[in-house]
Amino acid sequence: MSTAITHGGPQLPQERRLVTEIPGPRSRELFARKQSAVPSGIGITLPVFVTHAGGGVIVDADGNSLIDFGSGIAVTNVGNAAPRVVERVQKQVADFTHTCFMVAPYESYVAVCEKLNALTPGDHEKRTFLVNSGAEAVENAVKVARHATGRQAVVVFDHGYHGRTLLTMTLTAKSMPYKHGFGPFAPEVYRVPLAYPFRWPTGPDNCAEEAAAQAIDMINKQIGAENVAAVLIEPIAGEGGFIEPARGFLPKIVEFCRANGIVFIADEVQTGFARTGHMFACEDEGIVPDIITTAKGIAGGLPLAAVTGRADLLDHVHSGGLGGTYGGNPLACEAALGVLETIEQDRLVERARHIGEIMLPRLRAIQEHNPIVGDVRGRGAMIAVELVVPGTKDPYPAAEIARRCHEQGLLVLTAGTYGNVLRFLPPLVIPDHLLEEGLSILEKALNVG
Ligand code: PLZ
Repeated sequence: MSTAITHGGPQLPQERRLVTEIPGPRSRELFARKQSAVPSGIGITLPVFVTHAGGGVIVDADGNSLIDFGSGIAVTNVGNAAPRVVERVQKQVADFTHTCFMVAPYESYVAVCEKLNALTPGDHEKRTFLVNSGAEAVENAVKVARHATGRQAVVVFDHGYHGRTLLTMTLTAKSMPYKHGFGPFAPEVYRVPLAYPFRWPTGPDNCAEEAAAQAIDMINKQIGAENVAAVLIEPIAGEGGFIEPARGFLPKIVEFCRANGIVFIADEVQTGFARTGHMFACEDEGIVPDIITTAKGIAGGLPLAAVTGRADLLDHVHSGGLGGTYGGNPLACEAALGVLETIEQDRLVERARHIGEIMLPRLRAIQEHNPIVGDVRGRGAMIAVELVVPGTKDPYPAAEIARRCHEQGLLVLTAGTYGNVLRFLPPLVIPDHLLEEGLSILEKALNVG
């Protein structure tokens, strides 16, 4: 190993450095151990084993330094081992590690909830409670909506992703790999069309109106609006392929919910915490959700998630009706406070916009001369390209291009209902030169013709 690394975090050399093939011998050895110890159901995108990470790089067990366009799936928005997070967590782990907030509470939990109540869209009276994962947040949002409305039906959208537990897997659109063989599914879940501009049959121009009309008609005719507890949507569909619903679609759905006493839940698990160039993606169209679910970017990698929403809805649930052993663990709460300070003090909302301003023009330039790039889209540091077989809209497999990037030391993720989307979620603290270098690797990897 060329460099003796003692810490992760932003002080790691911000460079791509390949000293072995990817994955290298040490990673391959560890991968073989993984194969005999961990079930094959746990798939791995890039089998390099990590020892350090920070800023825009991930360092592996062979001493390779890779450019990170994944942020652990939109989690390390503030960077890995971000200094304010490290400092707070280190202090907390020495003070106390757990009491269970429901047994004997502590201030940091309340401070995180206060911050989320203030930062999420809308200046109405809000409440927040904390859980461990995005799926758990979504499940709890549905529980609250059902309790408060006395209704059962939940409406979700094509291409939606909400988790892997029984209810959230049911709420998720895609069968393989998320649902296949795992049924029967939870009852009272209904799916309606999403305004997907690139694939809307009549083209992008009327997409918002037509999709909203179809969705609302299905709700009225097939479920009955008066039976619907909640409409649940990601403001940008994440796993589904970074699909930004055509502008105007979300406001129409919200308006319908308001008119019919339906709780509008925005799942901002992937889009939250400065990722899209807003603190929350809903802000882009001025959407104020009744309930918003957050996770991932909230705590820089420590397991934490939140349900934030109208006080009248959240306070509807009886005492003891919500909770869990670890929800709002003190280490995760301290991490969240460190994350929120970092986003604010290092102006990471602006930084996300800056990343979009670097990435989008370069990707559009690639699209001009490379016909496998069918669509370039996204906001801030949540950017994707949808790949097609040239001259058609038939999906071109993104995994093949991702593998070519990985070999060159650029970690990219795939997504999409059709598996043909490359998505880019760099840490918001990635230096510009690594963004540019990553884009150059991608440009070459896309040359398959
Ligand atoms: N809602 C919008 O993106 C998690 C899934 C990774 P958890 N997305 C990454 C995988 O393949 O399991 C996600 C999301 C949205 C909910 C979730 C679920 O969040 O923290 O993974 O439970």
